[in-house]
Amino acid sequence: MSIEVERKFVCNANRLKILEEIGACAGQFQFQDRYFDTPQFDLTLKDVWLRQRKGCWELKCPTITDKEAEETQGEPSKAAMLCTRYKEITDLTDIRLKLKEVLKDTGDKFSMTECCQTLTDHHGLAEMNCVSEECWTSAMNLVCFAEFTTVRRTFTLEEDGVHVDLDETDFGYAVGEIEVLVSEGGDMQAALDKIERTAKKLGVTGDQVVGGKMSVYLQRNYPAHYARLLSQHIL
Ligand code: V4E
Repeated sequence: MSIEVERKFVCNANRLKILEEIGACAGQFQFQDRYFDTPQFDLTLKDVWLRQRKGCWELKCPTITDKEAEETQGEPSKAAMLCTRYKEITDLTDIRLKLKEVLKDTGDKFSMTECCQTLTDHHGLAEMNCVSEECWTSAMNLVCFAEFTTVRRTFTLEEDGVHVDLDETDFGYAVGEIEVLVSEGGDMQAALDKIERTAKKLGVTGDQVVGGKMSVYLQRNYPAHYARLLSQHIL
C-alpha cells in the first residue's frame, strides 16, 4: 500500500510555462468522481474519503493521527505542513474492512457480513465485487453525496517519481497538485524534499495551503459540513 504525498497549488500562465519546460505532458484525460458517506458524514468527519473513480473504489485515510505524529516526530516542518499525506486503499475487500472499522462506533447498524456472505454464496467473490455495489453501500448506510467530472493534464518531471496534475472541474474550479508516492515505511522526508524543490522551480512559494477539488465542492454545496470540517481541522 502506498502513501500519496501531495501539495496543491494555483496554476497561473507563468507556472504552466515552466511546467511545460521542465516536464513532459503524459496526457490529458477525463474522469468522474462519486464520493460516498453516511447521511451524518461519519467518514469525512474522521478524514476518511470514499470515492468511485472510473468505476473503481478508492479509499483515502490519514496515515497517522496528529497526536501520533507529534509524539513520534515533534512539530511538523513547514514543508510537511503544506503537504497532505494519505494512504490510498484500492482493494475492495480491504476497503470494506477499513470502513467497518471506521464506522463501528457510529451507531449505524449494518449487516454487511450477512449481505456479502449471501452474495458470495450465490455469485462467487469476483462477481460480488461487480454486482453488489448497491448492496454493500446501502448495508453500510453509505450514499453518494458528491459527483463531479475532472479534466486532468498529467506531467512527469525529471525529478524521480514526481508528477504534476493540472485539474479542471465541471464546477469551475482549477487546481494543480505536485505528487510523490511513498511506499509504506519509505523515505517520507525525501518525498517532501522533492515536492519542495518542484514547488520552488514552479515559483510556488508562500505558506498558504490551497484547497483541493473536494474541499471547494463542499464549501459550495455543503457549507455547514465544510465549516464543521474546518473547525475540526480536517480541512
Ligand atoms: C484527502 C481529502 C479528500 C479526498 C480527495 O483528495 P484529493 O487529494 O483532493 O483528491 P484529488 O482527486 O485531487 O487527487 P488524486 O487522488 O487524484 O491524486 S477531500 C479532503 N481531503 C483532505 C485534504 C486536506 N485536508 N487538505 C488538502 C489541501 N487537501 C485535501
